[in-house]
Amino acid sequence: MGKQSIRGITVEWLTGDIANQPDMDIVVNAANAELGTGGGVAGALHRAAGPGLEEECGELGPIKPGEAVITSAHGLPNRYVVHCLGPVYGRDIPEESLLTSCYRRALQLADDTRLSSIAFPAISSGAFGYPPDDAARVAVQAVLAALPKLKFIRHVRFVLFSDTDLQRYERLLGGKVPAS
Ligand code: AR6
Repeated sequence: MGKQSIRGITVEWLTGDIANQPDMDIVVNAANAELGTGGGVAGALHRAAGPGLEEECGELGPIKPGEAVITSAHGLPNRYVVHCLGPVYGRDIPEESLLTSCYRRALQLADDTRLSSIAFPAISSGAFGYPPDDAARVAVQAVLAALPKLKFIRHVRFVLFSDTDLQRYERLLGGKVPAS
């Protein structure tokens, strides 16, 4: 794991389960268009949240690639869940701007709650087939670009599922600025 302080905001990367981040106000779901339960991140979050999350989500979907919506967290140990629909690689284009839009909109929704922390999974890099190196680069660029606009968020965490992904983020963020 590692962290950097960038513009007064802690940006952190670690391996873990997005459904088990009890110190984060908001967690992000790598959702499907209908915002239903599924595999990967969506499955883990819905299992931990319980049926109330699916009920609330049912009224908000479907959403389009690049969009994000916010719900309460139900049985999860957080305050809110932001559901992002990442692009399916090779189908939803342009992939990079759609994936960037997910991170940007999620951060905006999170900041609007006036809470201070949010955890992201590696959106689109699983079932949606986005090459993980490219997905990591886009994720980091999108978050760094959005930091100056944030008024309340002070902690952004990337929750990764493999050591390989952890090394990708370490390469992208590790040397950015001196840790504080
Ligand atoms: N915590 C953190 N990361 C995880 C977890 C977890 N519990 N589980 C998987 N990952 P994916 P996508 C990693 O497929 O590509 C779903 O079925 C995973 O290894 O969850 O946006 C939905 O219903 C990968 O690196 O999201 C959608 O249909 C990353 O999280 C579709 O998959 C994203 O994998 C969304 O696909």
